[in-house]
This record gives sequence, structure tokens and C-alpha cells, in this order.
Amino acid sequence: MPNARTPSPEHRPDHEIVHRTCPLCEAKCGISVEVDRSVQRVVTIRGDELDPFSRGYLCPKAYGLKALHEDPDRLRRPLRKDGTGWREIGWEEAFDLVAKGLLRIRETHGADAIATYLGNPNAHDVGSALYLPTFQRALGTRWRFSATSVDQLPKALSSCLLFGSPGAFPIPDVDRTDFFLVLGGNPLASNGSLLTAPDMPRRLADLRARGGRLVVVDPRRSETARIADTHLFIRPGSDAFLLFALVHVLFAEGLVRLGRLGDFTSGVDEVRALANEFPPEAVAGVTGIAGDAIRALARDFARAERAACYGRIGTCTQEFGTLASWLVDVVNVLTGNADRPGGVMWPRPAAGPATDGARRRGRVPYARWRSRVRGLPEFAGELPVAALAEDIDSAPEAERVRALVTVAGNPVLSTPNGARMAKALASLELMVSVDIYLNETTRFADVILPPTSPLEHSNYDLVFHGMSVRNNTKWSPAVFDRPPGAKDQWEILLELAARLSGTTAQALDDLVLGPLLGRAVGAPGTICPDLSEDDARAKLAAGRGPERMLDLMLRTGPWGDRFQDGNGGLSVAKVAAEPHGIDLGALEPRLPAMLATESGRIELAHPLLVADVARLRAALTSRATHSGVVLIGRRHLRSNNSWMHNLPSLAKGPERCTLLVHPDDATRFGLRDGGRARVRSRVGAVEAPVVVTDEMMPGVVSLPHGFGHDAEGARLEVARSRPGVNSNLLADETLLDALSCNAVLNGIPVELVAVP
Ligand SMILES: Nc1nc2c(c(=O)[nH]1)N[C@H]1C(S)=C(S)[C@@H](COP(=O)(O)OP(=O)(O)OC[C@H]3O[C@@H](n4cnc5c(=O)[nH]c(N)nc54)[C@H](O)[C@@H]3O)O[C@H]1N2
Ligand SMILES: Nc1nc2c(c(=O)[nH]1)N[C@H]1C(S)=C(S)[C@@H](COP(=O)(O)OP(=O)(O)OC[C@H]3O[C@@H](n4cnc5c(=O)[nH]c(N)nc54)[C@H](O)[C@@H]3O)O[C@H]1N2
Ligand code: SF4
Ligand SMILES: [Mo]
Repeated sequence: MPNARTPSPEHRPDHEIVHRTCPLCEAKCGISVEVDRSVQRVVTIRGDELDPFSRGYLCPKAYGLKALHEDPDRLRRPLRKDGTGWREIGWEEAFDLVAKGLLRIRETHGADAIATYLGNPNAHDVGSALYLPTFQRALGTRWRFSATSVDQLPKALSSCLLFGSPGAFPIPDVDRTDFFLVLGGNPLASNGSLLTAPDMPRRLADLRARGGRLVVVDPRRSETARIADTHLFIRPGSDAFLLFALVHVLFAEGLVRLGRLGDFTSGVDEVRALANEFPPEAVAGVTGIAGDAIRALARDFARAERAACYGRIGTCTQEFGTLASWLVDVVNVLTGNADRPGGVMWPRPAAGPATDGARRRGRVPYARWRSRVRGLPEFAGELPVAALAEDIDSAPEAERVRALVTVAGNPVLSTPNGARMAKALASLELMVSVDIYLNETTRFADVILPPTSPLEHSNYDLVFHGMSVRNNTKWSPAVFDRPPGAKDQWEILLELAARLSGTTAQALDDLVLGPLLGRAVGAPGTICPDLSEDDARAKLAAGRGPERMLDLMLRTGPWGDRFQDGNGGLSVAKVAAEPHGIDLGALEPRLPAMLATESGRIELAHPLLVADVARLRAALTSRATHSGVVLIGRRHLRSNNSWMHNLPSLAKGPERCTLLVHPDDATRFGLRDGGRARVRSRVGAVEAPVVVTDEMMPGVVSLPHGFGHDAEGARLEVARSRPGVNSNLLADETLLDALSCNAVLNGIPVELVAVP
């Protein structure tokens, strides 16, 4: 296969540059990794100027890939807990132990006694994306959990209710919009989420340079709010009120313009009736935003030529996460900004269905089963992680979760009530972690199975090409051959799946390709009806694994070569031959063809959403009387959730795990800048250094998540030297968005006390 390797510009014979994509966040910047082949080490990592999508941009985390690759704490061999210590073991022994252990529990207690928790890095790895389903099927459990329910679950649910699919996230077309309304997102720190657009600083500067406006709604004057035309402070958890008031004004002032969306949108009148109860003046108290400001915002948004409303973490991980996520798109639809350039749009990924007809219309996959203790609803095949600890520690004996497999997840630091989670994990009969570190979570495992480092395997952004502001495609080759005895993530998952199914990895890999092939070739109505499955198999990229599966997806995708040579269509080989990636053009309208709701229309007023409005209505009165302090989170450019704090180049600099407090609150609670505060919630307490700043809204304090690296038994030398505290010791597992049951991580009631 052609690879993306070029000689080093300095013509040093031993140096080589490998072009690929940074796997660390959703922005997907092109990077050029310079390697000294004589010692097989990374010399440097630069932004790839020739990547048509990122044009040379990168953030400091990209350079951290070198440190991650070299980190002595990164695990290279399977570990087995041995009494109180750990022992390196071979893969054969590790697979055997894990498979036997899981099979024993499944035979005695049933498959649902085994839970899985999948973390964020899985979304950035093609091997995980393609082989986790196989692993999960082989395990057979319905007790599946992931970081989704501390993240985008409300947006996935609302997208499913409105547009018919949990993955149908509307993506703001930042490059062509005239008005970008951002609620609860801070792309200058996060580099964008559910919005793959490398170099957000430039994209936002361009927006303003062409006369567009950026409005940020956030309880903190965030990095993004600082460069906005308008920043509105909002009380955490009250976005649904603000959005309903915007909708109210759109109707009241005759600003609703559905345009062509009117031909396939239902429920407009119901939305109008619901919004009637939320005039701007009625929500000013709970949101902290004056009625006039809300009216002005609605008018400006509606009158902009092209406008995009976008909500992210702050609007999801809160009490009304699904309502807020829904109303963001109600605003887009009512102003005719859904599915048009400069509004919100749906990408068409190269490794996705070639025709919209391939999407199945159907029922919403919600509450088909429920968690054991609290009966929280499943959505799209998984349960909310706020139910995991209690289903381990409090379920009736016969129904208890007894074993857990984590794959690239750190629930002790990333899910609510971390202390309870840690205790629950310690009580398991068996825990297995597929992970690169021995950390706060994996220290409870019996066996840890470490995959190769990101630079040791090839990759393809199966997930994020589908959230991209331009259609594009890029193959990322491995920078280094993998060391002897190392395994890629997909190999680990496939081997475990095979052992659980009593077959071999090879046989299982061939087997899982079958249905994919069957849907794509060899039958009337498929993409290649005249090509037999056997012929297609023979033509696919050599070898097994993700590359072969991806080849099939690309070749039968919207830009695919349909297995015909020389027609210029895409295949893995064709994509890999372009080391800087291929631009496939601007996003284009896809509605109504891609709608997958039962009715085939945009369901603007789905009964599940309408029913939840009663809860919002009730909060309008109850919240008006609440004057306590609430906690929110934040992200820093040099950090990435819980796991990049062991890399010296990123961990250095000023202390980041600090509590931001408004001057009025500092006075009220006797806190001083540089002092320490004790923060207490219903479930826990932590102490953190105080920074007094008017970037916070009064009554709101901010502490980042992902810290607390002083756990006994973790092997994270650098992180341990500046551990910070785990903000999720404060997050309360009983505080949920009642509809999606996503955890509330923003807007947690807390008390503050000065530490002498
Ligand atoms: N309070 C609060 N809590 C939050 C959030 C918040 O804003 N506030 N944000 C939430 C969000 S959005 C998310 S996505 C979650 C993240 O929650 P998680 O996904 O649970 O946690 P991460 O911190 O991403 O940890 C990733 C884990 O994967 C391991 N890892 C890294 N790379 C690889 C790899 O290539 N392969 C394997 N097998 N393992 C790898 C790391 O060692 C680590 O154990 O946190 C959530 N928690
Ligand atoms: N550098 C860095 N980049 C990352 C990550 C990281 O940890 N570090 N994590 C990655 C992951 S997993 C994700 S999911 C994305 C998240 O990407 P973003 O959503 O952009 O994440 P944040 O930077 O946490 O921004 C959330 C904002 O919401 C605000 N907020 C809190 N509560 C409320 C509320 O009730 N209403 C409103 N309107 N605003 C509120 C916060 O003050 C904060 O500014 O970032 C990704 N990128
Ligand atoms: S913004 Fe930074 S972490 Fe994200 S993809 Fe680009 S270089 Fe990597
Ligand atoms: Mo996330």
C-alpha cells in the first residue's frame, strides 16, 4: 500500500516525515511527524501545511503524541494483578485468563452480569469503531455503558427524535454562516465538538472579518466568549428557558420562516403552543438574561441571512439537556437555517451509506430495557452510566453486575460520584481493562490489556468525517512498525470476541464481513448488484482487520469506486495515496432524503419531548427561589479529559485544577485569591486553590474535571506530582436529565467554605 512518507526537508538521510491526522480531539488536524529512522524516534511534530482541511494548524497537544509514545508509564505488555502487585504476562495467558473469567461469570449468572464501559478515545480509533460491536455481540450483555451518558447523549436522543437517527447531529456550517450562536461550548479551548473544524480560532476570526456575528451564552466569560461580539451570562441549566423564549419571540413577532423545510416538518403548531408559556420576561429571572436582550437576540438571529445555533457540553450535561438540545434545533428549523449553507447541515462521509435510502426509518430505540436499581432507560443500546455503580453495589443479589470490561475509559474520574464508582469497582468479581495506563480506574482491574500507541497503528476517522464542516477523507499511516509482541486495539477485541464465541479470530473476522458485503453487493437494490460477494471479497484490500472492512465501506460509499478500476472513485488505496487528505467539497443539503423518522418528516414536537416540558414548567417556579451556588466545569487547551496529565510538555505551567470564583462570592464566603476553598456537594467534598475572577457569573464556580491523580496504586509519575482533585467526587449520580438520564455535570449545588 502506498504510504504517506516523504523525506525530511533538511535532506537528512535518516529522517523521514509521516503525514497523518492527530487522533487526540475532534478537530482532526493534519500533522507531519518527523522521525529519525536511525534511532526510531520522533524528532518533531508540525502542523501539515498541505492538509486542505487544517492548513497547518495544530494545538500544543499534538506535540504530546511524542511524549505519549515515549511515556515510560505507558503500558506495553499485559498486566495481571498478583496479590497486591502487578506482573507482566504474555498475551496468550492474558487472553486465556480474561476469556475464562468472563465465560465463567456468564455461565453462572448470565450475560447481563457483565457490564462494559467504553471511553472517549474509542471514537478516535478505527479499530475500536469497527470491532467493538463484534466484541459486544460476543459478550451478549445489554449492560453497556459509555462516556456518551456524561457527554452528548441528550443531543443524540434529540437528533433521533427530530431527524430519526442518534448519529444525525446537525453540524454548524461555521465557514459560511453570518451569525453563530454558541451555547455551552468553548471551541477555543476544546477545538470544537460535534463540530469537526480544525483551527477554530481562524474560522471564528474569518466569520467576524466577513461581517458575521458571534454570540456566546455561557456562565463563564470563556476564551470563546472573550472574542465574541456578545457574551450573555446564563444561570447553569437554564438554556431550555432561554431557547423557549427565543422561539416565543419568533412566533410572536412573525419571524418564523420555514421555507422548504415546511414541506416535511410536523409539529410546528404544538411548538408554538408550548412556547407561549415562556415569554422572555418570564424567563429573565431563571436565566439571568433580561427580556430585552432575549428579544434582541431572537430578532438578530432571525434576520441574519444565514445563522447557526449550536449547543455543546454545557447544554447537554445539565438538568434539561435533551430539551435544550432539541430547542437548539427548533430555533434552526423555525428560521429556515436547518439544511442550508451557513446554517446547520449534515455531512456525507465517504465511508457512510451511498444513498439516503439506505437509512432505515423506524421507532426510537428508547427504554427497551432499564437499569436494575433505578430503572433508568436504555437508549440506542446502552444504559446511562449514572446507573453503573448502583447496579454493582445495590442490585438484588441475583441481578448484580459482577464483572466489568472497560475499554479506553476512566469512569472513576469522568463519571458522577467517583468515590462510589471506585468502591463499586473494587467490589467486582472480575474487572478487565483495555487501556494504555495503570490509572485511577484500571488499578481495580484483574488484567489490563494495552494496545499499541497511536503512532504504532494506522487510523481512519470513521466517526469524525461524519461531523465535519467540509466533506473530506484521509488515511493515517502508522509512524512506527509496532514492536514485537504488541497488539492493536482491534486485534485485542477480536481475539476476545473469538474466544467468547468459541472460534478463531480469523474465522470471526471473515464472518463479520459477510453481512456488510451482503448489504453492499450481489443483490438487486445493493450498490453493486452485478458483483458477487466472492468477487468483492477477492478485490478488497489484502489482509484482515479494519483496513479490509473500511475498504468495503469506502468503495461502496458515496464517493466509492464501486469495485471498478480507473473510475477515480475511492478505496483505501486511493485515499492512502493522498498523504495530506482529500477534500470532497462543501456540505450540501440532504433533507428530506436522509430523514429516518417513522413519518419521514422532521418531528419538531415528538411526544417524549413535549411530555418533558412539564418538568421545565415546574422548574420555572422552583428555580426562581434558589439562590445557592452551583458548580460547572471547564476545559484547558493543554489538557484532554483525564488522561494527558502524565505528559511533561502538557502538564507543565500554572496550576490548572483551580476553583474560579466571582469577587462577590469570594466576599460572601470569605475566600481570597490564592487561598483554598472546601467545596461540598450532597455526595462529596474537595479542596482546591481559589482564583477570584469576574469571568465567572456571580453564584457560579468552576472546577475542571479529569484531575485527582493521587490514587493509591496508579502508575502515573508525572500526573501524581500535581494531582489536582477529582471534580466528579462532587457530581451527584442522582442528578440527571430525566429524559435521557445523562448525568448533570454542570449546575451542581455546592457549598463553599474557606480553608484556613
Ligand atoms: N465533571 C465533568 N465530568 C466529565 C466531563 C465534564 O465536562 N465535566 N466531560 C465528560 C466527557 S465529554 C467525556 S467524553 C468523558 C470522558 O470519559 P472517559 O472516556 O471515561 O475518560 P477519558 O478521560 O477520556 O479517559 C480515557 C481512558 O482511555 C485510556 N486511553 C487513552 N488512549 C487510549 C487508547 O488508544 N486505547 C485504549 N485502550 N485506552 C486509551 C486512558 O488511559 C484513559 O484511561 O468525561 C466526562 N466527564
Ligand atoms: N483541550 C481539550 N479539548 C477537548 C477536551 C478536553 O478535555 N480538553 N475534551 C474533548 C471532549 S471529550 C469534548 S466532549 C469536547 C467538549 O467541547 P465543549 O463543549 O466546547 O467543552 P467545554 O470547553 O467544556 O465548554 C463547555 C462550556 O459550557 C459552559 N457551561 C457550563 N454549564 C453551562 C450551562 O448550563 N449553560 C451554558 N450555556 N453553558 C454552560 C462552560 O462554562 C464551558 O465554557 O471537548 C473535546 N476537546
Ligand atoms: S486541535 Fe490539537 S488535539 Fe485536536 S486534533 Fe488538532 S492538534 Fe490534535
Ligand atoms: Mo466528550
